[in-house]
Formats: sequence, structure tokens, C-alpha cells
Amino acid sequence: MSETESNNKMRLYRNLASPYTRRVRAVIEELGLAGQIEEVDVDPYAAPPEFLAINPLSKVPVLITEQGEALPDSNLIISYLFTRGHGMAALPSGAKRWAALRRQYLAEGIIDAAVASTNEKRRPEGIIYQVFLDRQVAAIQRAVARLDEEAAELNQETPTTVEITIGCALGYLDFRMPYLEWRKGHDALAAWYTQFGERPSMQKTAPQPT
Ligand SMILES: N[C@@H](CCC(=O)N[C@@H](CS)C(=O)NCC(=O)O)C(=O)O
Repeated sequence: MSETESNNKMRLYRNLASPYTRRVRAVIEELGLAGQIEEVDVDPYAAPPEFLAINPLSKVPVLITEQGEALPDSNLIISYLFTRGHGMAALPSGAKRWAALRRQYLAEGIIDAAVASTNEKRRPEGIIYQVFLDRQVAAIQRAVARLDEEAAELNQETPTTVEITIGCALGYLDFRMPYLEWRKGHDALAAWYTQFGERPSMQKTAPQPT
């Protein structure tokens, strides 16, 4: 069956350990779009041929739109989902917008560094590059410290993509790098996350080993 012949639902290719997938799935929950999207598990590292036909980069998440367009990136997908549902706060305007987007970018950077570390640690022991791992940890720690300084700026009741991304980044640290103990010395961010993590969108998308 081709993408366009399907039942007009959107389709999300996902991996339940992936923090990029989680951002998208949490937004789907917040926007009330779950009933319009069929989810399909894929292991991007196994690069199955039918998935490569959808995304030559072999990365998840990928959203197939109702028109059969394959969107291969979490930010691209989230932009598309915002045209399909309502219920999340828009980013602030003016100067606050750039501060908010900067925080989101820091959280994306935490995710990138933590995923890169996880992949590096999967190499055969002799070729794991410790200098690279140390650099990722340092970047994560500095970014967590910055977000902690700015925790008062984070919304609790009406999340934007900024809060969703920060929640997914911190959840991924708990999942893959708990030994970093990111909460230590970051009381404000830890307190924000404890409450934010209770949201159904966060609870339903908690990372799972795959
Ligand atoms: N920029 C992409 C990154 C997606 C990404 O790197 N996903 C990882 C899973 S956590 C993946 O599929 N990796 C497979 C690979 O790199 O071969 C996004 O935001 O969606």
C-alpha cells in the first residue's frame, strides 16, 4: 500500500528510546492529535530498506503527512503538527522569543550530546574516544547549569516547545546518563522538572529501552 492509499491518518515512524521521537510524541499528546496518527516502530540503526525509502538518512522520527510527504526531523514535524492541532502555547514575541528559542536550542544541544555519548559508548572498547565523551559531558553540564539559572522563565501550565524539549532532554539524561546526577546543585530546574514531568504528555512518552 502506498502512503497516499492509506487511511488518511498521518503515520509516525518512531523509536521509543529516541528523545527526538519523544519531543514529537509529547507534542502530539499536547495537541490532542493521537487519534489522527498511526505509530510504527523502527530501528534506524538497522536501516531496514523499506525505511530507507522513506528517509535516506535512516533517522527517526519521520512523519508521513496525510498527503504522503515524509518529514524527516523533529522540528520539521513539530512545525507541521502545529498546523494540525491546538492546545499548546505559542512562543512569546519580541525579545522574549529569542531567549525562549535559545533555551530550546540548549535543550536540543543536551539531547544531541547525550545521544552522541550513547552512540560512542556502543563502540568496541578499544576505540571509544574518552576525550570526545568528556567534551559531551562538559557541554551537558554547562547547559543544564544555564537552564537552572533561567528556570523561573519556564512555563508550567501552558507549555511551549521550549518546555517540552527541556523536559525530554532532562528525561533522556535520567534514562541514559543517570550517573551525571544532573539535579545536584540545580534545585530550581529539578523542582520545575518534578512538576512538569507529571503532565500526561510526559508520563505517556517516558523513554523505553528498545
Ligand atoms: N535532527 C533529527 C535527529 C534525529 C536522530 O538523530 N535520531 C536518532 C535516534 S535518537 C537516529 O535515528 N539515529 C540513527 C542514526 O544516526 O543512524 C531530529 O531532530 O529529528
